[in-house]
Amino acid sequence: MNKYGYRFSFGPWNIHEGADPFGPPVRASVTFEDKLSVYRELGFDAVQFHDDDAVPELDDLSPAEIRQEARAMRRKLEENGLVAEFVAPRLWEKPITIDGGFTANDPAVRAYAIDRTKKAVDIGRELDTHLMVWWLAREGTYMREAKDAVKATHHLIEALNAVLEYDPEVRIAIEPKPNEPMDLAYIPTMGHGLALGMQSKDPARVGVLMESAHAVLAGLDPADEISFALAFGKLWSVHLNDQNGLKFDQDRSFGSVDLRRAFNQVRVLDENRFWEIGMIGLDVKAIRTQLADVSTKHLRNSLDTFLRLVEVSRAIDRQTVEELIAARDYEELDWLILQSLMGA
Ligand code: XUL
Ligand code: MN
Repeated sequence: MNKYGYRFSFGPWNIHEGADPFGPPVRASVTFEDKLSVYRELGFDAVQFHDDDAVPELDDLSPAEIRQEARAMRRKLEENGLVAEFVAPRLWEKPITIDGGFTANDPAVRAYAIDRTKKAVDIGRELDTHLMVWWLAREGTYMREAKDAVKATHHLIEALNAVLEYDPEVRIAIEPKPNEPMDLAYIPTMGHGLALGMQSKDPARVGVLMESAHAVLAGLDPADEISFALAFGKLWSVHLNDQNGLKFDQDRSFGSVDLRRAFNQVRVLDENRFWEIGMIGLDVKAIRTQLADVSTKHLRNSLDTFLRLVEVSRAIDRQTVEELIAARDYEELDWLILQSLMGA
């Protein structure tokens, strides 16, 4: 933990081999153990897990075997002074979920998705976290006519209810994203995630995770998406990163594309004491050209940028800001912020 009380996390997928849809891996795989030492070296506190990051091949294991492997993972975390932030069911890789999990047209696939998610809940229990993240990767369509969007929405609520009922302590944070891998995703924004949670049988246990790149892909401002969720006490985690316009999901280092956009995310998190609410997750990826031995700098850069922006935000004189707002002199306010960002 740092002097501001923020805790930082990332997932094992954030140290990766650099493969993209047009080319193979360009860096050797890093073992999970080696990744754990990177967490410590760079000042991170927690690991974000997909269910199979914690327990590989869990579909082939019995519930008792799953619990046993999850306990072994927890010991590994403890040995490294780390904790688990959340577990996320990975529902997008198996061939049977090619057309979605919770919203698949085939009832057997929907049942598989709920069953797999319950296994992820079991893993979370063993890893001592009740927070679960749902990135609804394939819950949408490539072809609008291929699914009934009204029914699909009800299927999502049924899935939420089944999992909330399965474990009275689990809390589900929905991570909205408007597209990729699907063309049209059903839960594209914070508003959609929050509305869905409100329709569940226990709205108090459904919140959201805001990812900066996803908000930008939806044409929205990440700081306002954060604020909207914070206003309802529903922002339970973040995936801060950056995104250069409406392209593929880039997961660029936080602040590396638009520093002012990053500043505003930090400002609103800090003004709302987010360090008391959740962790700062950094869902960032090294660009493909980065050599293997220097391929964790995106994590260092993102964490340091966050902390530097906390300093910038706190150093801005509140009184001056209030006077400028009262005078409606927003051009001078603009200049104050730009000067602060330029280190003036
Ligand atoms: C996908 C994405 C995922 C989730 C974790 O775009 O952001 O990494 O954050 O499942
Ligand atoms: Mn993410």
